[in-house]
Amino acid sequence: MLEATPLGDGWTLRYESDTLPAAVPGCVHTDLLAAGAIPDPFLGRAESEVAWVGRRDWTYERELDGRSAQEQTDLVFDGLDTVAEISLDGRLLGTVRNMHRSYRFDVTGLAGRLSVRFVSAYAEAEAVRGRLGERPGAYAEPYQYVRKMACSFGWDWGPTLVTAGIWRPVRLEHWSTARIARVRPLVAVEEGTGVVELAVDVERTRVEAPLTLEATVGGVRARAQVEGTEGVVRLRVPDVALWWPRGYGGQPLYEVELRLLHRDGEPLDAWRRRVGFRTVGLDTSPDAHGTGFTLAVNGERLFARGVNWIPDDVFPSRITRARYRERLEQAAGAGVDLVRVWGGGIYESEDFYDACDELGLLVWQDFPFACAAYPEEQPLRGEVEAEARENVVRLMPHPSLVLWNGNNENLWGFRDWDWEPRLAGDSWGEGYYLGLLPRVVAELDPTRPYTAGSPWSGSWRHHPNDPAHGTHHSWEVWNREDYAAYRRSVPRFVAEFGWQAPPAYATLRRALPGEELAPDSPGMLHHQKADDGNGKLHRGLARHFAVPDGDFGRWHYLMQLNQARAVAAGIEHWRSHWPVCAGTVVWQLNDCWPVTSWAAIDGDGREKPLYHELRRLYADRLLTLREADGGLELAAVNHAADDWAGTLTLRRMSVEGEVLGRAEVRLAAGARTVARLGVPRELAPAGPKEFLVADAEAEADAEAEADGDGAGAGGAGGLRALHFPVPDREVLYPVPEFEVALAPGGVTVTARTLVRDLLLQADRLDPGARADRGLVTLLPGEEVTIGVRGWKTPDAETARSALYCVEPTR
Ligand code: BMA
Repeated sequence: MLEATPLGDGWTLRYESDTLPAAVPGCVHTDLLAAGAIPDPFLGRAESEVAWVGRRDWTYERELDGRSAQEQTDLVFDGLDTVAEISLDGRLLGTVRNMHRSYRFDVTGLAGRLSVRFVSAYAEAEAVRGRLGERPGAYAEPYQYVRKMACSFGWDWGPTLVTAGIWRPVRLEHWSTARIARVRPLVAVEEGTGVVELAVDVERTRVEAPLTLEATVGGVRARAQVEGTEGVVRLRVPDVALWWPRGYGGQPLYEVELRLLHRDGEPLDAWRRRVGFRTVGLDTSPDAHGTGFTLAVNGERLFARGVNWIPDDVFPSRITRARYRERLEQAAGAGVDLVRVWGGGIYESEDFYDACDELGLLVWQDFPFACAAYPEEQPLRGEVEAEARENVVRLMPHPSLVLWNGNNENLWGFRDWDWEPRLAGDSWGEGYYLGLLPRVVAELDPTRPYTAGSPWSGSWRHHPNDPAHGTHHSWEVWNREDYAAYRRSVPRFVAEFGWQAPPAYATLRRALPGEELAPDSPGMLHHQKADDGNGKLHRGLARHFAVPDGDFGRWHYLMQLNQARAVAAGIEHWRSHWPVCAGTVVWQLNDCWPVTSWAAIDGDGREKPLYHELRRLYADRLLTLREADGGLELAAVNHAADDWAGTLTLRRMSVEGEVLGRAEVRLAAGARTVARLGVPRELAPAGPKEFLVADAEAEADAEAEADGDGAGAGGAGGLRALHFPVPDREVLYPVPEFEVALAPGGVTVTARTLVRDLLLQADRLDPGARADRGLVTLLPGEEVTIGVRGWKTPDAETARSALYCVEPTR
């Protein structure tokens, strides 16, 4: 039987004339950090001080003993970052140049000093660029010339920290006769019966022996012979329970066990994974509006409530299983049902996809290509094919994985970012996205759809980012316009859009020790990587609020509020256009260090107000008011499995709290549909002193998670929508007055006046504190209890000091 010996310990890293203890999995930066040899690059401006680390060569070493009673011993690396020479006692085992692959070397009978000598990824990238010629890209760093996590080289939300190291586990595998080299599980559902086909490759030693495969799943057992080095086992499981995305059903997972047996029945190797039974389709057929992009799971077409995922740490070897689980639970807690693993990152670890399988989060996986023209010549082409083959097969068992995507923004860049003329006929990646990658997916995993890029309109007949065809990235709005411009179009699927805001106050405090915080203080600017980021933040805010001068706390609050408002404008509009629009994927869920960015959860894992706003925006039921054809329209979005019927109360109010007009209307929205109602003309608010409130009564069986959250807080736990006819800076808000009292497990605020977008920044009082809601608007007389976990309960006055809300423009 194959035996594995983990090789996580005993490693050293050579540094100057010294050796440091090295963590495996890990990387040079984290080893140097642990040894106190470099400052923490996440703090202050230390990132620049450690830039030299990425330019050097580094050697990891340990003793290795490949001797065993078995016939063969392999040294297996699950991941090496990135360009390295591996040798044992001076004898070269191999050279590698791809972070996205695993490697296996035969070390049978060998023993001695194992050394992994990493060459700087810059050296490799620059050499390849020298050979193949310069290609255009969105950033100056040479990430498109080496198969390494692109954002390691810096991004518009990420630091430039070019790592090297043994970033995934390493072990010895001792085996005899044969081992399981590869398993491709093809899972299907045929009229209620779960079908699992395991296409197995084995590797043999020189010994010729008849081999048998035996597999079990859901109480069913099957066997097959291995012919040469291949065998196929088929299993049929009657009456399987289907796997569903969250909100549509359960997530039953079935354990598959495969054993490789010798002629005499002796087990040689085993493979175990969980699978889920579900079908997935992507409908991209042309229709009256253009070309759709609608995912369907088990035949159920769905509006994808998505977020974009970036590596959760710029040092990905630090991301533990628990951290993946926590981050993805946060996503699920916000009502998210789809996570897009963005192409400037990595093929994530099993821990990521396991959590998605369990939580019912659909995964859209980009192949790792982003924002650049990528050469298609050797040595890159072979690496791309090898990594694609390996990862397509590795991730096949996971029911959460529903879509492969060729790249991020490269088809768009070719057409729009002036690459086409600059390339002058050079290769740029098209052959990967429209040739190699779809061929690999179709050959190895025909159960999953593939799309060539994001954005992509389906063919060169339409502009790659045409909103009417396929996927769309909406970036003009953040870059140049007001967020109200999201309402101008109805793309078929919005795969990226977003708005920046600074991270939580406690995160800034930790990241910028000793700095007097200001929008343009040195550390704040260093932790803002976007092109004209602060300029865009300021212009975006100024359209709605007076930009505060010299009051950092208010600036910080308003920027976070504006981020939530912007994303809300997009999602409310696009969701209410289901099924023409079939998804929104917010840029971005998470961060990889403390930074001002588009993220909903900051680099220290703290939730920004946008996070809580997403819980409202992505709840099964959403109420929204908007201007349409000269009047006001209310859209009731119902993505729940049952009908939504009830009474809606509309109130035209003055900012002083006086009810100027009132009506009750019947609401009826069928399961997974959107209902639209015109607001009676006499209820439409006008001018700077009026607004409209729409309240949907709470239903006995309404889901608890949508209950009374954020700006959607209804008076009695129902849903609420608000509409102000003029921008905030023109609204004649009263000076806000409210009372604050401590409640068990939180703070109760009672409004005396209209209190707009109240926010408790609990982390200001205790970095460990977490509030259970974000922005909430209270009408005069209404109250809210904000639950807080993890703090030493303050007194009411101290709690008040961490409360912000909209104030009248002076
Ligand atoms: C898109 C993404 C990322 C980027 C984001 C914000 O281009 O694909 O490359 O971080 O916009 O600019």
